[in-house]
Amino acid sequence: RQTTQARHEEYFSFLRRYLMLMKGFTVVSFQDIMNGLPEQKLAKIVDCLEVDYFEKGEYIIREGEEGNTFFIISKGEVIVTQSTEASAEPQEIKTLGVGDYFGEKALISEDVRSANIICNKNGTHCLVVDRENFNQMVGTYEELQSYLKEYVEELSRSDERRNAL
Ligand code: WNU
Repeated sequence: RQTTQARHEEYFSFLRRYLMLMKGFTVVSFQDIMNGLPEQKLAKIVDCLEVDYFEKGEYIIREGEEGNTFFIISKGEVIVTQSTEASAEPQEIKTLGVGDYFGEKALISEDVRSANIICNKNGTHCLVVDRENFNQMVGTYEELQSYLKEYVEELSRSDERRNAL
């Protein structure tokens, strides 16, 4: 059986790796990454992390609902679906796996959830970050913040293209 300490360390290193990956999307030098990782902030985030477990078919997020959490997949897979004008059934948009994240749009654009997130594998684990810690995490990296803002605007445009409701 895993101790709390071991679990803490596991998520700590997962998050560190993860933040470095996210920074990889943006224009940040490797030097910046090595010099700039704020261990204390990271430790604080890990302390406040919740882990949630889901089974295949479970809704993690429902479109139209209010949302105050950000998710990072640490195990398993989810699918993203969305209601469109074209059909009665929500349409599948994409699949997300380990290291992918979701739920940032409602937090960044101060809006309701804009798509469904449905668990696609039994025993899926998500790290759950609340709004306060999300702001801490994203606020730490200006490049990450502007990257996410741009990405969220891009999501809105693709929503329009598929005539999302
Ligand atoms: C999409 N349209 C919309 C995804 C995850 C992270 C990034 C894409 Cl940076 P929310 C529902 C969530 C939403 C997004 C996620 O679903 N999502 C999309 C789309 O085409 N949402 N509207 N693709 S996967 C994804 C980019 O995270 O955040 O809080 O809840 O609205």
